[in-house]
Amino acid sequence: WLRTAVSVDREGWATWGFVKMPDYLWGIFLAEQGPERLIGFGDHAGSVAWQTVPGEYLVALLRLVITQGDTEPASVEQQRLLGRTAPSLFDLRGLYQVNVEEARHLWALAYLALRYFGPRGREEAEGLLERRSGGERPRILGAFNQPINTWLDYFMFTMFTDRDGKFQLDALSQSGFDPLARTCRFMLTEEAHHLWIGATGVERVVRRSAELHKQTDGNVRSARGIDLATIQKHINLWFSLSLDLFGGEDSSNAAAFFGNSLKGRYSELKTDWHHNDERYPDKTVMEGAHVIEEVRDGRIVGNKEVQLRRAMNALLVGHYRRECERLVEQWNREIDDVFGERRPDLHLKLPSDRFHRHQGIYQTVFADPDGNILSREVWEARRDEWLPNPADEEYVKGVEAEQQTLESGKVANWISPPSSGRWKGAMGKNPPPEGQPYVIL
Ligand code: BYC
Ligand code: FE
Ligand code: FE
Repeated sequence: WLRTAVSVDREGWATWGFVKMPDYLWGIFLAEQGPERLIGFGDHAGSVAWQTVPGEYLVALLRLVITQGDTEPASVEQQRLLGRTAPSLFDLRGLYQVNVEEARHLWALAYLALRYFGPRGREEAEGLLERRSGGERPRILGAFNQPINTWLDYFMFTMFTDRDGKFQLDALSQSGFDPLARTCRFMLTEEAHHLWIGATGVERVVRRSAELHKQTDGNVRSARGIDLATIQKHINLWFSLSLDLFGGEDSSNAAAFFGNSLKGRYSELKTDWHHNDERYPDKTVMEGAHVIEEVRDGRIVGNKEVQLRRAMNALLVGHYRRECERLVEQWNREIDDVFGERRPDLHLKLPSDRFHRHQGIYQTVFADPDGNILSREVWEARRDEWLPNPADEEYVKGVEAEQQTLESGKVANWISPPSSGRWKGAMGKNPPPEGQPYVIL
């Protein structure tokens, strides 16, 4: 069974039904159109949201639509071989659910390009079909060309990279271009499930790792489990790759997207998305500055102020880091729970913003995960301590392959079963809840 939306109300809440896999159809869902939404930010704040694309913003808006659209099929391409090594039927089912929804997101964005952007939109939509993750014509954004070889990568990806999606979609769901706003608002309802898979997936690996650590006196690999050090390396990799997705901290593109009312700020209209939010009295953000570090020749030489409009990517990434931090703390509580005492020596953490960056102010910097600046030589010599190396990759791949199972009620040894209610319900035997509509859209 796959979950599919059967209706959406004006606040963007979806009602879900279930269909058998061959009957799943890619619908084009938009949150319901409000009576008259007013744009909440930028130079057009207070004007009525646009139902068509203003000519002067066609290029910029199409670029946002295509960049967003390009990530969706990329993630399916990255994840396409994982079915062979699934740790349980429950997890395989989750993978299919994520993949059909990411493919639907491509469909939804391609629809906008074709319906609203004329011949140029058609041309750009064609490009979505021509690019391939990691291929000769790669996907647009860095993280979407990174291989996802293991389920550990996949859980990290749905935790950290899908979460970039949440923040980007939130910012786009306030766009002055109403069809884009409504499309993204609806996608967020599906995204919540992907994020849940990621956060609880990593949590289950962490919990099992802690249990095996306890049983084996720290020699987790002797029990063919995934040790906490390897998990930390994967956090370092996927968090840093995902930070790159936010673009530069000081960005003229971001200033133009915001100024032209194309892409807003996180949670700007959360309280009531038809009206402007009192929390943001200055909707145009002409005043104000944001402080970032100043980097020269690979060194941090102090701080500098960036005009607020130019710092929109940095503001968004700040929200993102805080949310990730809260979830990592939750994983650490699982570790403490297994040992029955606080074990800060085993705790996981997010790397510094300076670590392993390829976009923005830190791209010329060589820093360790704590943010200490190193020379390129030292960094390269120590890289394998901080990021998964080929031997780690081979190990994790091997463990996942040898413990793969789709037998009902079983789960691989390297990951904990999901909490009991969901475990029972998701083993593929349960029909959808009684009385749920079965609807072909
Ligand atoms: N890789 O001014 P800058 C999701 C380019 S995830 C390669 O610093 P800007 C999902 C940039 O294009 C959410 N190139 O940044 C998750 C620019 O090029 P030009 C996806 C990059 O433009 C899991 C130059 O560098 N949605 O939905 O403000 C599964 C300087 O850029 C990268 C969106 O991203 C990179 N990482 O911001 C499935 C929303 N970063 O102008 C799905 C739409 C930057 O020199 N996109 N560049 O040619 C945007 O809002 C913006 O384009 C970005 C970049 C946030 C990506
Ligand atoms: Fe998506
Ligand atoms: Fe997603």
